[in-house]
Amino acid sequence: MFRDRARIEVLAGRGGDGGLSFRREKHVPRGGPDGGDGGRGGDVILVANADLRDLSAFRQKTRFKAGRGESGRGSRKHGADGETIVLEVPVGTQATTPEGDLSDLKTPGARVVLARGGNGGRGNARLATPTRQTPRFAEVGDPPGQAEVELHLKLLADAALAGLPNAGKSSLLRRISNAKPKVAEYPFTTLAPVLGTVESPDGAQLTVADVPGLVEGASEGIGLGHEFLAHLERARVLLHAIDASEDDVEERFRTIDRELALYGAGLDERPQAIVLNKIDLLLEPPSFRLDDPRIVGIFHVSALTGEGIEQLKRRLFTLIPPVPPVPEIAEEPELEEFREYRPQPPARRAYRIYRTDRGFRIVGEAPQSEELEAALKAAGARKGQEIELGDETLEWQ
Ligand SMILES: Nc1nc2c(ncn2[C@@H]2O[C@H](COP(=O)(O)OP(=O)(O)OP(=O)(O)O)[C@@H](O)[C@H]2O)c(=O)[nH]1
Ligand SMILES: [Mg+2]
Repeated sequence: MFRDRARIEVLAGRGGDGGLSFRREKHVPRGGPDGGDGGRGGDVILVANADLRDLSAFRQKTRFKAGRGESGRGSRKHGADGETIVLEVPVGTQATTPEGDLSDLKTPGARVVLARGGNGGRGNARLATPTRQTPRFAEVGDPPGQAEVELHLKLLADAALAGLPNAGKSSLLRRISNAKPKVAEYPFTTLAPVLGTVESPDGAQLTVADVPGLVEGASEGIGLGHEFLAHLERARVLLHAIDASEDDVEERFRTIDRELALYGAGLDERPQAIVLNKIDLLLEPPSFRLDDPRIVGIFHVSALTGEGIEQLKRRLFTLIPPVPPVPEIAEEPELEEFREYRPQPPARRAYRIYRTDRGFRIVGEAPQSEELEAALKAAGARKGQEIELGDETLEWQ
């Protein structure tokens, strides 16, 4: 089944702890500090992939956790960075967090960091100062970022077909594009959006979306089409397909138009090309008497016989203004280049936690006990260890 929504929880990796170690040399009982730095925790990243059609990959698995950074070791060995997790989504996916941050992955290769890994702690080798040449403590790694993310795919198409069930939308898309959506003589044949590519003789391309038919009340949830109205939002032109072999063509136009207006998002302001289909069933050319500034063209076609189709195709390329070409995406895009949503790095704490050989030392402005306990627990505090807090030394319970 086509899925255009998913909710996921992502947790980046914790930074590795700095190493607490001393050089061992012959005849020197305790050498200088040589603990290396901890590695950075892995990020969780979203990347747009042009080969993916929907978000069904997130039906089963919805929680993702990146790897934590390794701890630094003796001989100034730095810990390895934690593994970054890359989640692939279709082009056109929007990601939102409860804070409302929105990122829109509109081009293949576009990526966004959903949760940033914590920085590694400094090892004691780097904490030596002229007055403190053998620091007997090392920095603990930073906590990771995390996020609840709502994913919503909204198809990116130059034009989208809209119309009542059975109007011939899928038949039209089969005629003008390379797509082969199912066609049948009963309403609601199309159950999920389909994208097709239309080619002009000079090689220009347009994408057209076919979506399930709309009925009166669609915007309130009647029928199928309402769930898919979001896929019309990003089309620059709507191809409004109408079965011209039936009466009251204008009335049926208004029915769909009302639903577009009720849905909102400016759908009823979009330019519309009226495609009067099934003219093979008529003796006279159909008439359409509405005068409306949004109507940018009226076409008489038969998806069955192909009449009028070539002209419709040609006009599509003039009706839909060419977009500036998408810049070539480098093989390995710079993260910075595509980042639209910048998650706050895990807040820099007003205090630091150091590991000592007997436990932990808190330096700076210690937070409320609850937060401090959580931070120490995350840092790996165990029963019986010493916690140095200002002038006090406590025991971890
Ligand atoms: N005579 C004739 N029949 C057509 C024409 N275009 C489509 N049909 C028929 O109309 C019926 C519906 O066509 P579809 O293309 O499935 O219609 P749709 O608008 O995609 O319908 P939904 O997916 O249900 O919204 C099918 O039986 C088609 O064969 C046409 O130009 N002439
Ligand atoms: Mg259809």
